Order: sequence, then C-alpha cells, then structure tokens
Amino acid sequence: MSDPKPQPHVALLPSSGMGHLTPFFRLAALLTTKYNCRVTFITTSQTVSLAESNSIASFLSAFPEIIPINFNLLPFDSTTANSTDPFFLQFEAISRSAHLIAPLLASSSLPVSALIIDVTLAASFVPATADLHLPRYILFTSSAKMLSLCAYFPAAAAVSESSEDSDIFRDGICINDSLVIPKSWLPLPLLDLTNLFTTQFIANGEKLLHSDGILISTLDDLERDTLGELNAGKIVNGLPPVIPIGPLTPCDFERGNGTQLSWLDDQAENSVVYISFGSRTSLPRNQIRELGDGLLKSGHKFLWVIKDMKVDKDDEDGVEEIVGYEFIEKAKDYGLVVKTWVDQFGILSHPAVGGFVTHCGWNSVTEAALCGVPMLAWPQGGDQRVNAKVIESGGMGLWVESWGWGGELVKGNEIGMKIKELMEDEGLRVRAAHVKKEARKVGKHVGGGAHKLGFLEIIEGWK
Ligand code: UDP
Ligand code: G50
Repeated sequence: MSDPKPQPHVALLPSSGMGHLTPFFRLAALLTTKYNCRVTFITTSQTVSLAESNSIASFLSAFPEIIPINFNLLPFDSTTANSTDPFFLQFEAISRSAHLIAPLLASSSLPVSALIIDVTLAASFVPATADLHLPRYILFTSSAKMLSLCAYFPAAAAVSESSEDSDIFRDGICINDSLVIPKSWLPLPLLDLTNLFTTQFIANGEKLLHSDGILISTLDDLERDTLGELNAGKIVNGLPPVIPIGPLTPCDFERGNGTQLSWLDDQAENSVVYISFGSRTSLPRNQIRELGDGLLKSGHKFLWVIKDMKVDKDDEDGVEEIVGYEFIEKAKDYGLVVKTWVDQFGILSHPAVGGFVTHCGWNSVTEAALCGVPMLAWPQGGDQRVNAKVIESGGMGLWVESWGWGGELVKGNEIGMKIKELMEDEGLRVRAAHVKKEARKVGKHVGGGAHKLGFLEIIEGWK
C-alpha cells in the first residue's frame, strides 16, 4: 500500500457575530469531512452574544476531531474607539491582539499549513502572520458585489480625502462602467471616514491584496458576472484569485430543537411567509407593530421571529409586550410569533414556506437560495442593500428601494401588499427553484464541478 497522503492542517480565524462565525463553522466542517484536512479553530476568550458562545460549544462537540485554540485577548478600552457597535468594537479588540497569534500558531504541536482569516480581521492578521510563511486566505463573508465595494473603497476614500467637495459620494461610487454603487446603498458608517467601521473597512480592503486568495460563499447563478469582473482585474488591479467555495451548506449541529417545524407540518405547501432579520438586527417597536399589521393584512400565514435588542443578552421583554396583546389575539389563527433562536435552515427547507422577508444578511440570502425560497428584501443596514440588489437582479425576490433605513416608518398597508405580491408571484417561484437546483449542484461539487479550478487545487497545494 502507498503511504496515505499528507493531511493539510488548516487554522481558521473567525470574527465576531453569527454572520461571521457561521460560515467558518460550515467551512471547517467541509474541510474536515470532505477534504481530509485537520482543522484548528481559533476562538476568542469572550464573545458578544450568547448565540455565539452557545453555537461554538455545539460546534466543538459535534466535531471532536477539530482542534480548538483559545485566543486570549488583551484588555481593550472601547471608549477610545469611534463606534458604539459592540460587534465592530469586538473586531477591533481582536485586531489589537493580532501580534499574539504568531507565537500561538507556531506552538501548535501539528505544524499549520494554511491560515484562513475573516475579512474583518485581514488588516491586522495578514501582516501579523507574514513571518510564519504560510499561505493566508481571506474568507469574505458577504456577496461578491460587496467584495467589489470592499476592494475598491480604499481608492474611493483616498480621492475623497484629498477633495474639497464635502459630499464626494454624492453620485455613488463608480467602480467601473458596469458597476456603480449608489450613495444610498453604502453601509451608513462609510459616509464618515473617521468612523471605526470605515477605518477598518479601508484597511481590510487594502490588505486583501496582500493575501494569497479570497474565498467566498456565493452562487454562480446570482453573481457570475461579478466574480468574472473581480478575477479579470476589472474591479481593482492586483487582487489575488477570488475563489467561490459555496454556497456553504448548514451543518446538522446548527439545527437545534426546531419546535416551529411541527407547526409548519400542519400548513399547506408554499402558504407561509417566514420573517426574520437575522441575529443582530432589531426593528424599532413602532416598525414591529406596523409589520404585524402588514402580516395580518397580507392574508397569508406567517412564522415571525422577533428581535427586540441588537445583542441577545439584553433581550428581556416577552413577545406579547413587544407586538401587543391585541395582535397576539388576532394572529392566533394565522401565524406563529417567536422570540427565540430558530432552526432557520429547517424552516426555509420546509415545503410550507413560500416566501421570506429578510434583512439580506448574506448567510440568510444563501440559505434561501439553497432552499429555493423567494425573498422580500428589506435591508436594515451594513452590506444589506448591496445584497438586496443581488437578490433583485438575480430574479430571486422583490426589493422596495424606497423603504429606507434612516428610521422612516413603513406602514402596514404597504408591507401587507408587498408580502401578498411576494407570495403570489409565480415567476419568482420558478426562478427561485432554478437557483436552488443550480446551487445544490455546485454545493455537491464544491471544489469540483463549476469551481474545479478553485478550492480543491488550492487545498492540494497545502499538502
Ligand atoms: N439564524 C438562525 N436562527 C435565528 C437567527 C439566525 O439560524 O433565529 C442564522 C441564520 O440562518 C444565518 C445566521 O444566523 O445563518 C445569520 O446570518 P446573516 O448573515 O443572515 O445575518 P446577521 O445575523 O449576520 O445579520
Ligand atoms: C457588517 C456591516 C457592514 C458590512 C458587513 C458586515 C460585511 C461586509 C464585509 O458584516 O460583512 C466587511 C465587513 C467589515 C470589514 C470589511 C468587510 O471591515 O455592518 O458591510
């Protein structure tokens, strides 16, 4: 018998927030179960949310072969940073301990053959690991369209800084002839070049160029052109290869108890609209009430996940207090309203679910695409408007661009009409079913099939 092939040992460095942790869990599972890699998973001593610490514990117990490393962060005085967002502050806290990573990795009893770093940590960890002489890849946790903005933004910001014009982004950011990002789609913090998120975004965008490659969990069917442009040097010159590795599929351990699924079992096919704004977006109370009104007016059944606070640890009030007792009474025969962590992929996979009102977090978008569920895009901040455009132009959903994110109230009537339109649009359903079919093909052959050139070859190179 020939010697077994050497096993690459990949260290993964995720960042803060479920939207950043989740793709790392899925990537770790893929590397371990499909690509015969040893995986070291680096976790920080503190997390912002309970959802993060709970899911890390479940992940590690589901994959005992994965080696956890605890990265002890230095104390960080958040009052010195220009942001109040707990997740952005945590990106910063991790970044400021970056110099401690090289000795930690060097001390691993099994030599590390490659490192995969979350994009929000690129600026600090790409330089901090240069002396290890390892291949270093960035995992970009949003859409390829958003990656285009991230890669191009440092140049746009440099022009802005040297300009007399106080509103340099007025006409949007013109990346090339076919890609202009309107000012209204920019994550709001980017309008202030001194904001912590902005300084990080610029520095991370610059450091993409110093990595060996950028991994991205997207769908060829939705972003083929953008991926082509990124790799043809039409976004920025000198970008390393952008390697589609997805859509990454959820792992079994993420599923939880799924009590909502038995309620769905009693509902007709495609009859229920699912509403969720992800793990870190809460709507103001008056908007929650209008959404409730809209759901009742839509005439469709619904499964609604409510979030009242950005960070789950602060979430104390009961569902009734948030949506109102009157609503609960009226909704009894139409829907289920919950305020817990749900098995989102189980819900989206359920045949009763025929539409998804989403904030357009990239994980949610890829999960809905994998399940063939049409979306009503209702972006609330960050990268979500750019992602909403990907949904809309890919024919996977509707987006009312005028629904702002500056706090203007969207009334129940309008919400109800749009949900009705979503649930009754046959064209969207057919297109979503096609995207699902294609996505699952790629998912099955990730690293092979359409993406043959990409991931598998790279992993071979790590051996
Ligand atoms: N999620 C879930 N149950 C919940 C809330 C969120 O499983 O109750 C998962 C969801 O399926 C997705 C992730 O958490 O995988 C949220 O990531 P996304 O990028 O959609 O949004 P973010 O939370 O980062 O804004
Ligand atoms: C959160 C957010 C805005 C935003 C993203 C968020 C992205 C885009 C990728 O997660 O995921 C990205 C984020 C930060 C960074 C570099 C790249 O420094 O509110 O765009």
